[in-house]
Amino acid sequence: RSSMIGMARSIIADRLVTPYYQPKVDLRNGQVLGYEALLRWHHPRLGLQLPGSIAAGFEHAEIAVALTEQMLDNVLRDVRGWLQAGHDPGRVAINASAADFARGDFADRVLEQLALFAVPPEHLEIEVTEIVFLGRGAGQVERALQHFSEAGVRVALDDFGTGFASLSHLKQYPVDILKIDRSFVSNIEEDAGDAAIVDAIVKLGGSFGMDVVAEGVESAAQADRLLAHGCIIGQGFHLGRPQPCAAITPPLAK
Ligand code: G
Ligand code: G
Ligand code: MN
Ligand code: NA
Repeated sequence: RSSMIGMARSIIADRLVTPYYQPKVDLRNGQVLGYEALLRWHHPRLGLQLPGSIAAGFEHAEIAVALTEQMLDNVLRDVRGWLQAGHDPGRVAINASAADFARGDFADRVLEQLALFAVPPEHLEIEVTEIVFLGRGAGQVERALQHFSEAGVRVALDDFGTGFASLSHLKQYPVDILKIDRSFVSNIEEDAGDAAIVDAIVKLGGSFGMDVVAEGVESAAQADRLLAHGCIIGQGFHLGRPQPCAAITPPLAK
């Protein structure tokens, strides 16, 4: 644990954090609508590492905040590059944690960085899990999400359906997107209960005017089944693996 935290500190100091981009796709026509930026880092000897390798670091507020900052800077630099090259990456999402909101000035910081990199706010999305709505910081989270919303940065609720979300959160917080947890997608063909949950989330999102994105789409059959349930946006290995910036070519700007 403590060695993991030490490792996380040196990853931050050496700026080894790098985003991998996984496409979010319109299941009707394959069009890329945006990407989720997923944290990776380069171990000098072992090569590419996943977030689990520094899981304990994410529980440390100071480290979690620094990781988000490095991800944000890298993502905005990449988005700027794509825009300058005439490509339209759509909406690119970063993952934020409760620690990011606890600092109080998270939304201000993000909006400052957008301006610094000259990236229109419409190109950024913030993914949160239900955990940020719980506990003492909830008022602060609500203000930050409101701030994002007013500025044009969209907010996605990640892993929806698995956590502690109360439906009243959907009413209280300005959430624009529901991401259906991949546990419901993986058995959608054989498990009637999971199919019913997908169906319910699609209808719920629709009645709140939210987009609904299915995570963990691993086969064409799952994509077809999702479409049959009215879910038109997907993300998963079948649609595209997370890849580094250099391997990604977003659609040409119109
Ligand atoms: O990319 P991978 O499947 O290994 O991600 C594992 C977990 O790490 C996922 O739950 C994902 O949400 C989380 N994660 C990935 N990138 C980030 C990040 O930049 N910040 C935070 N807080 N979590 C991330
Ligand atoms: O918690 P979050 O949704 O941010 O995490 C996304 C994680 O899911 C990443 O670690 C990513 O590598 C992983 N992932 C992306 N697509 C798939 C998929 O099709 N199947 C599985 N099992 N994992 C996926
Ligand atoms: Mn996510
Ligand atoms: Na998720």
